[in-house]
This record gives sequence, C-alpha cells and structure tokens, in this order.
Amino acid sequence: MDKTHIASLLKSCDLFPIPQGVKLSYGTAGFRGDAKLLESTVYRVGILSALRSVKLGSATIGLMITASHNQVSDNGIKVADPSGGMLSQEWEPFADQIANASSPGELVSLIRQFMEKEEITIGDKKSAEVWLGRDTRPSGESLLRAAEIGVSSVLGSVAIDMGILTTPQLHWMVRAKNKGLSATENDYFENLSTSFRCLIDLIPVSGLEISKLIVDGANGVGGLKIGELRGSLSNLDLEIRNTGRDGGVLNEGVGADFVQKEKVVPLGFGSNDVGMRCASLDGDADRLVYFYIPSNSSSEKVELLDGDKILSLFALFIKEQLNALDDDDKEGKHSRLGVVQTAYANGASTDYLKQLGLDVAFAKTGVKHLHEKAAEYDIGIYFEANGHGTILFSDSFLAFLAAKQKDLTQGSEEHKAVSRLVAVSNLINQAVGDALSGLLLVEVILQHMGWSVQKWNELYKDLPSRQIKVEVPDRTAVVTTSSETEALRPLRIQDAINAEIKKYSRGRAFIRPSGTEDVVRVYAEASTQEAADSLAKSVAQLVEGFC
Ligand code: 16G
Ligand code: MG
Repeated sequence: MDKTHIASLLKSCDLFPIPQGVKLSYGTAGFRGDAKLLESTVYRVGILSALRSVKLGSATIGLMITASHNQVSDNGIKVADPSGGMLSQEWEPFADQIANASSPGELVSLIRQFMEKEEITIGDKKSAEVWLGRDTRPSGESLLRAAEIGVSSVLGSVAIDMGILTTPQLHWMVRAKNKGLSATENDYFENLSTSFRCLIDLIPVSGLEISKLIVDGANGVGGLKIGELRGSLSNLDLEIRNTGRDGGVLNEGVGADFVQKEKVVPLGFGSNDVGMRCASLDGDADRLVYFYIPSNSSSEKVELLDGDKILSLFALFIKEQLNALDDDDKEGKHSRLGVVQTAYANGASTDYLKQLGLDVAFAKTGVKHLHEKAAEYDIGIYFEANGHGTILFSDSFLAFLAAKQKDLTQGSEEHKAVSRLVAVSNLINQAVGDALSGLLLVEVILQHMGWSVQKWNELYKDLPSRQIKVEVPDRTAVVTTSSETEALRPLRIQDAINAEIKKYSRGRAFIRPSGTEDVVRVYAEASTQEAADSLAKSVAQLVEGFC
C-alpha cells in the first residue's frame, strides 16, 4: 500500500469510530448485533470483501446485510465467496481482527500485514467487485453506505448495490455471475419458475385437486419476494400473510425460527386455518418449515414439519428417481447419494432415513459444515432441523445426467426420472439453503406423490425433545467431538451424561457451546415429553456442576 492509499484508508476509517467495550466475532453466520453498533464493523467487512476479490483475481464477492431471524433492531453482515458459499474459514480470523481493531492506525497495520502474508497487491486498474444486498431492516440503508465506503476505500474496488434481496438470492447471483451466467434478480426468478414448471409437467398423474398453501413471510423480505414470484407460478394456489405491509414487526411472533422453536401458531394464523398446509420463512428467507393446525387442538400448538421432515421428503423423491435409472447406475457408480444432518436431527428422522437405506452423515452445527460434507457426494442433501438446507449436485453427476438425457428415448420412465433430477438441480439453490426454492420443491413433490401435508407428516413420528440453554462462566470449557454428539471436556462429564441417558427409554442427549450466544446448549430426547424434559434438566445440572 502506498502513502496515498494509507491516507485515504485512515480518512474513511475516521468516519466509523469503533464502539467501546464491544467484542465482535465472525461466528457461524457472520457478525451480528445491535444495528446501532455495527457501522464500523460493516465498513471494515467492506474492506475485507474488496481484498478477498483482489486476492481471487477480481472474482465477484457478495456482502449481505441481515440479522436473519433476530429482532428487527439487530442487524448483521456476512460474506459470500465467489462460489456463492460462505466466506472461506481461513479468512475468519482476519475478519475478527479488523472488526476489533481499536484505532485507525491498528486497522491499517493489520491490513498491511495481512496483505503481505496473502501476497495481495493493489494496482490502478479495477481489481475488485463486491455485490451488496440487504434485507428489509430499516437500519440496512445506512449500513449499506458504510459497506460501500469500506469497499471503495480499497483502490480499484467497485461496490454495486443490488437492492433488497433474500440472503439466498444474493448467494445465487454471486455464484451465477462468477460462472459467467446471467445473474440478475429476474434471472433468479425465471430460473425458479421455469424449473418448477418443468417438474410440474413431469408429474405422473394430472388433474389433482391442489389445496391452497398459506405462507408466513415473517414480515420480512421472503414474503415480499415470493409475492413477486407468485404471478409466474400458475400451478400453485398461494396466500401470503405477514408480508410486513400490514404493520407486523419482523420476526415478532412470526417466522420459521419462532414456529420451529415454540411449536405454536404464528400471528396472523388461527382457528380458520385448521388443517391447512402452511409454511413459515425466516427473516432473510434461508430457512423454511411447514406446519398445520390440528383439528382437535384447543391450544395454540401446531404440528411442525421441520428441516428433518423436509430432508426426508426430498430424500425419498430423489431416491425414487435414482431407482428409475437403469441397473448399472443403481449401484451408485455415478450417483452416490448421501444425507447430512446435525446432532439436533430428531432421532426418528435418522432412523427413517437409515431405514430407506441411505448413507446418513453428521456434521457440526452451522451451514458451512453441513454444506462441506454434502459436497462430498454426487447428490448431497443437507438440512438442519431449523429448516436450513438444500441439495447439492456434483458437476460429474450433472454431466452424466445431461448425456443420459440426450441418449434416452423421450417419454420413457427413465428419461422422465433423469429430467426430474436435472430440473431439481436447477430449481434448488446450489449455493446455500433457500426457503423459496425449497418451498417450490416441497410443493412439487407433494403434488407428485398426491400427498396432503398430514400424509407427509406421517412419514415418521418425531421423538419428544427438549432444548435448554445454560449460562456458565466460560462456555469454551465445553469441547465436543466433531459431530458434537459427545463432550470431550470437561473430563468425565460425558460418562455422567451417559449414565443419565441410560435411565430413559430411547434417551439421547448432548451438550455443545453455542456459536452465537454466551451459553452452553443442552439437547435431549426420549420416548415421552416428560422423560425428555427430565433428561434435559439433569444434563443441564451436570453442565452447571462441571463448568
Ligand atoms: C447460525 C447458523 C445456523 C445454526 C445456528 C446455531 C448459518 C447461516 N447459520 O444461525 O446454521 O443452526 O447458528 O446457533 O450458518 P448456536 O450455535 O447458537 O446454537
Ligand atoms: Mg436466516
């Protein structure tokens, strides 16, 4: 960096003083916190993303301003790499360092050291491009300006404001752009509606009565965008509630996170909706859950179809298509199918998937870990119970399908199965979990099977479970195995947990330090709700005793 560049950095840095006493960390979902305290962080992540683009030969980087399912006064920022996936974990420590640098001088010196280590040089030409997206939070606009100033303070870097988007839209657009494809928001919508139509046309029985789907948009960007898409989805009767236009507050008593955690009806839904198929999106539309209000319910409770149930439905459908391929391919030479869950997956879902004969792998909590694991398969389906997930297709499998599609006789069962798989790979977001594309795939599969939401729910019955958070002096005292199913530290705590689990029929429990809050999380399940509650409570007491 030459002197003029340093001077310009120091000047722009002065605009965004760092708040006192705040320690920031680039966690599983980027930086998050009270929006009022985030300007300096967003500005600095703007610098980081420009440097990342320079480092990767001017590839386009994405910057998303969102705090997802958090309250509306929070905001956050995360970086999308050129593949459309999450920022490489190797750069996370640098993100932490610059976000916490206490003075402009320290910031500049950290950047200089990092550029030297990474061999990043900045020339005069345009050398970096960063695409910025934001959700509907009111604080998004001023944070966007901070990000733009951050990006532009790196010479030759260009920031492009892509407007209000869902998180998965921005990831999709960044991926498409770097693959040399058309990457506008319109292209995204067109891609969804074309592949959806293609799958609908391949449904074996026609003329089915299709009931209405009611979508809870969490008063956020997801409801807005699905509204824009609705016109081009002729085969879907869609009603959208909680769009944010009727005075509702983002994520307050609504949305996927609320419905999944509380298992109660979101605001805007009630007794008139008994038995209807309903879906909830989260605040930035990268999570999706389904639910219905049971007819015998006198309380607010809903029947929840969470990420595990969506995963099971997807797995069943994909497996059915693979089975229709000829014998040679059934052996899985080209089509290794795997599913990835976390320790939070309900035990009944794992049993169900195994009983389908599927290879079930476990990854650490956090999208990036599941995504990485799923990418090891030709078709890797991953989901967190909270509703974040997608299906990844390997390039070699897609090439295999394309060749088959050409060779096979049109209209044959095998040709149809191949065409369905190709359409799914186009529909479902390859960059990151996407509530909009996930919802369209669920709808197609239900129509394909001729199933109601109740019928889908019967695939298996969830084991009762309970989650508790425990505040401890230092959550890092808990260290787990890579799949988070067992605690390695504090020493001997796992033996004590195992002794508790043994007391319960179908008992299972684990502990892990949260990646987003200063707590240790406890998860327990067992054959009855009372037993799950009691197991969770005794494990929580062990955590308090050992930590
Ligand atoms: C973040 C993660 C989510 C994970 C959650 C766990 C992303 C985009 N989001 O929201 O996948 O389930 O953190 O939170 O990776 P916890 O560590 O506090 O339990
Ligand atoms: Mg989200």
